[in-house]
Amino acid sequence: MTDILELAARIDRARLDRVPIPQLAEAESVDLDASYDVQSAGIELRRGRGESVVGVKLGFTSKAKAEQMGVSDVILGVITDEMQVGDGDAVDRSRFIHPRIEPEVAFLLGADLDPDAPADDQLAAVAQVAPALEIIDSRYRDFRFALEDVVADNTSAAGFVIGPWRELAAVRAELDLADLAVELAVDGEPAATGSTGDILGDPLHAVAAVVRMATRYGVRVPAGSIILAGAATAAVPLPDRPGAEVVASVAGLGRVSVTIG
Ligand code: OOG
Repeated sequence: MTDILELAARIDRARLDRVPIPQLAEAESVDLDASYDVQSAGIELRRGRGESVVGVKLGFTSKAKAEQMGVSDVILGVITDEMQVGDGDAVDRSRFIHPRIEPEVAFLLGADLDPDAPADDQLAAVAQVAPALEIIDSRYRDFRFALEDVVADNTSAAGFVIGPWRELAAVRAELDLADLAVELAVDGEPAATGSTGDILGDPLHAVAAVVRMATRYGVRVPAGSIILAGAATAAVPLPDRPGAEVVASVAGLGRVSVTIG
C-alpha cells in the first residue's frame, strides 16, 4: 500500500531543505487519487505549522504550459498565506529550489462554491478579479515530473502575488475577460506574451473546473477563497539578480509586480 504520509513528508522535507528529490511515480505506485491524498497530507503538515489555506490554483489550463511540461490534464493545488507576496514587494529567492514565474488571472469568491448549482450560478459566487503572478517551484530534480508527481507536490505551488482587485461585474460590463492581452516582463523586457483566452478558452471557465475537481478530491473552497486560474503563457525562470523586477500586465485589468530580494 502507498504510504501517503511518508510521501507527503518526503516532499515537504525537500521543500524545506531546498533539496530536490527523484520523482515518486518512478518508484512507487501512486495513482492520481493517491497523489491528491499526498497533496492534502502535505497541506496538513503546513497547517500544523500555523499556515492557513487561502484558496486554490489550477495548473496546465493553457496549451503553452501543458506543452512546456509535457502533461495534459488540468490539476488542482492549494495555496496558503505563507506563499503570498505583496504586490510590488521583494521575494526571497533563496526560499526556492529552481523557481519559475508565470502571469495569471485571480478570482476572489464572495460566496461558497455550490457544486450542485448550474455553472452560471457558480460564476455568481465570484466577486472580484485581479491580475496575478504565480511562482512555481518543483520539488523534483530538474523540474521534471509525471502528472501524479506534480499533483502530490501541490502542483509546484510556491508563491503568488495578487494585483489590484476589481469587481467582476464591473469588469465584465466593460471588457471581454476571454480576450485580454497578457504580458510578462522582466526588467522591462517582454519575456512571454499571451491572452487570457489561453486560460481554458476563458479564465472564468476555471470556476467550473475548480468546482468539479474540488468536489472530486474533497477540497473545500469557501467564500473569501482566492482562485488562481492558471498561467496564460509558459513559465520563465525567476531571475536571480537582486533588484530584478517581474511585471505581469493584463490589458484593461492592470499590472502586478514582484522584485527579487
Ligand atoms: C505545474 C504547475 C503549472 C500552471 O499555471 O499551469 C501551473 C508546473 O508546471 O510545475 O501552475
